[in-house]
Amino acid sequence: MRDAISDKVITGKRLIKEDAVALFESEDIFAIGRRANDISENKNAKNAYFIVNRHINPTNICVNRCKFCAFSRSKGEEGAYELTIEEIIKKLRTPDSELPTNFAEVHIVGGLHPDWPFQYYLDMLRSIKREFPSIAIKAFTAVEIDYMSKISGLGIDDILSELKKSGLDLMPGGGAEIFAEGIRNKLCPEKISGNRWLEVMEAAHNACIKTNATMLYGHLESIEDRVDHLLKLRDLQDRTGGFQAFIPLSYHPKNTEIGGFYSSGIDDLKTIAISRLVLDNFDHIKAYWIMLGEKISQVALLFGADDLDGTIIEEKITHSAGAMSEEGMTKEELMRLIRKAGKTPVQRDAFYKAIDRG
Ligand code: V47
Ligand code: SF4
Repeated sequence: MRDAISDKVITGKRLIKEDAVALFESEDIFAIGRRANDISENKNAKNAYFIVNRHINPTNICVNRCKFCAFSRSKGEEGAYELTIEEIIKKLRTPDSELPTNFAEVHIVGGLHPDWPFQYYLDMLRSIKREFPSIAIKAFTAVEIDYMSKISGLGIDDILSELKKSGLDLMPGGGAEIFAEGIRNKLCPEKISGNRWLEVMEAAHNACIKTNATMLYGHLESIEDRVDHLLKLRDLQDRTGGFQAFIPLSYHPKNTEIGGFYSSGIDDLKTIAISRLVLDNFDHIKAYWIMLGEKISQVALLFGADDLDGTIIEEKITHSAGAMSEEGMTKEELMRLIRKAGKTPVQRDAFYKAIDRG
């Protein structure tokens, strides 16, 4: 790591594009990781957060069919499914072996269904809130929000306002992929542009809906594309302050149209660490253990990450594409991973309020 960049980090100066590119090109992963860990501990002390949550994917039927996505199906294709609201409620009610059910949050992301009306999403939220008033609903990516606008004819602000009235508490960070236009068009030609993703997120933040942000890496993108993506997120965060956490998503190649390779452990750790260094206005960097695997996520807690996400219970998107992790973890397993990394496990709610400190 160049001394000039290290000095900037130590004195709290903002990294510029060239600094971030130089960090990605550097092989000094220990120095990058140490600086990122220092920043993480300045922001969050030795806390490493986790949440008791459950993922639900209401349907895998999707009109977009992104070329990196092994989860989606076309209507009528083998393996296509759609859940009724009753089935969604049942998933939240039913214990799954020894995994917990006292969820602080439900994470809902699905395909762009060709026939579901906007009302279906409102009914889904209302029914979940009625049955489980204490569970925060983190639902619908900017891509889904844009799609709801298209199918209903309502503007984004009206869509967000209706969703909020029906029980939406916050939004996940998916659908960002990589903003760089050329690569985005190769990966997901049907998907909204990077600018539109940012626009929808800005509208959500203006409507007082907190969101996360992601970046899909390890496919066709260049280092410059990653840096451009991070800087665009940092710019928006400067304007709105509405992002809670940044989550780098490592590309999984199995059963996808573009194929390719899994990212390396070194790239995973470097990407976490550089994200921590560049995104100086984000409070949290999440090491999503489903994609990174339990062990790399644990090590990532020493490379700038301060959050492991949660118990998850059921995960389809990454597991369709060859994830090697389990689909769920118990609270005790998450706490053990955190303690063995020398950090303090903090069970949080959807907004990073501590529920239990171990
Ligand atoms: O948008 C799809 C990605 C995302 C693949 O906000 C793939 O807390 C890797 O956004 N390999 C959905 N990734 C998941 C997501 C998420 C997950 C956990 C927490 C949060 C949060 C958000 O999954 C999609 C897409 O970027 N994805 N296919 C694949 N083959
Ligand atoms: Fe559809 Fe999302 Fe998969 Fe793209 S990533 S095909 S939008 S489910």
